[in-house]
Amino acid sequence: MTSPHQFPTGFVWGAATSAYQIEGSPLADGAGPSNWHRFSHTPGRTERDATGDRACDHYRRYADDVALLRDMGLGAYRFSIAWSRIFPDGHGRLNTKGLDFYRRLLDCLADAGIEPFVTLHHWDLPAALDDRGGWAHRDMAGWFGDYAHQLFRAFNGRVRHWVTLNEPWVIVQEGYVAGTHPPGRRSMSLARQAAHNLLRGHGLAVQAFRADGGEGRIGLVVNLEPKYAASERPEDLAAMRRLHAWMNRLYLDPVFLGRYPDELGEIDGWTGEAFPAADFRLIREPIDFLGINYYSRSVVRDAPGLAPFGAERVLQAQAPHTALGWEVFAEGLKSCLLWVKRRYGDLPLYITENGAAFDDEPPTGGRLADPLRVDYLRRHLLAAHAAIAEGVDLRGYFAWSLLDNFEWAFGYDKRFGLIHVDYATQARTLKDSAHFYRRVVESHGAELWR
Ligand code: IFM
Repeated sequence: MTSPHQFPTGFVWGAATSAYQIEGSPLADGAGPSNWHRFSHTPGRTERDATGDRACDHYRRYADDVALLRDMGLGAYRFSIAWSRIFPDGHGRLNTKGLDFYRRLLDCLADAGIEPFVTLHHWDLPAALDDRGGWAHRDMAGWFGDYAHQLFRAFNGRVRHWVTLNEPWVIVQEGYVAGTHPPGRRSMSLARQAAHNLLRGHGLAVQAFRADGGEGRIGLVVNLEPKYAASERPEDLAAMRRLHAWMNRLYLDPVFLGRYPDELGEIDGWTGEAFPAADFRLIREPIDFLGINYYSRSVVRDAPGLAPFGAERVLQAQAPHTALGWEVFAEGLKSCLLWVKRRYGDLPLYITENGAAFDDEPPTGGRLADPLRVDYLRRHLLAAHAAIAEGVDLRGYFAWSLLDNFEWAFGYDKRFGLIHVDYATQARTLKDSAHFYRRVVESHGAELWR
């Protein structure tokens, strides 16, 4: 039960990161290059040509970072595994030194009493697989299943919460539609194949987990963004439904309902042979929980001729926005959670990412005031609590991110961390938001109403 001013007993409080964004040392101890290593080393692909070569140097400082998690009183840590550390060529040859790094990290977390939530694939793919077409290649699903199986065997019993994929929508949208992430393609027909193979890979990983007798639970993480129509015009409503299908239903409908949304047929280029029925049986393999990453909403209108979606975003100029231009809209978090419950049923949910980039001033005298981030967190945590009060089975919340880090094509200027990282010295400073979050966690939420 949730009390009016606290979260339910057992609610998990955590923070999240991902491998390429924080680890650095991308080629250490026999790791192969990843697609992101190669992409960020291609001039012009990231802001100021930033790479993940050093990032937060977490590969070497992981013990200090775990100590920070412990000092913040967090019960859980969500991180991802770099596939190219485990299989430098994507599949085949196993690099045990890669496994050793994550074993050390898991040991450290266990000593600190922090529960790991481990993501198998958070966008960094072995470059060797990228060379073969990445997720657009049908065999990717099997290679992912093999990689997953290896990790389940290595860490069975030590990891009780596994996530197959993080935000497949971004992998496809940015990698195969917008071309701003690797492999930098712009083809809706490749996008369709990639989306489908990601889903098949997810299904194979879930099957491998069950077949391996995996202890614990396995789920999927999607990013959801509620869509609002700019007006009641039928054309704007149709544009809203199209984008809602593309962003919010593209992965969840197949996983929970065994089919793609009909509205995808209205998108330019979303055509091709029907996929075999057996694929959908695989994709529909039951999962134990769903992770939702929530940042913002979008208001959209019809834009005929604007390929491939025939829709565009309408800026809400009067509303607060983050440094990435994302509208701060906490009500959207509650509406997403309620929508998932209504459409897909009552399964355990986690907010696996939520947070904001703001233009923080550097710390002075060991302090960094980030009132906008504190306000953002407060509003979203209150929205999460409101969803629980309306019956959503929300089990936990992970702030994005533990540390300032490599924000993909945006490089290092966009800072999402609760903890500031001075990239020149690697000094960590807890921002006011980290202290605020610690009080929230300590008080089991009561701090939000103080
Ligand atoms: O930094 C990313 C993360 O890797 C995935 N979800 C969104 C975050 C902020 O853009």
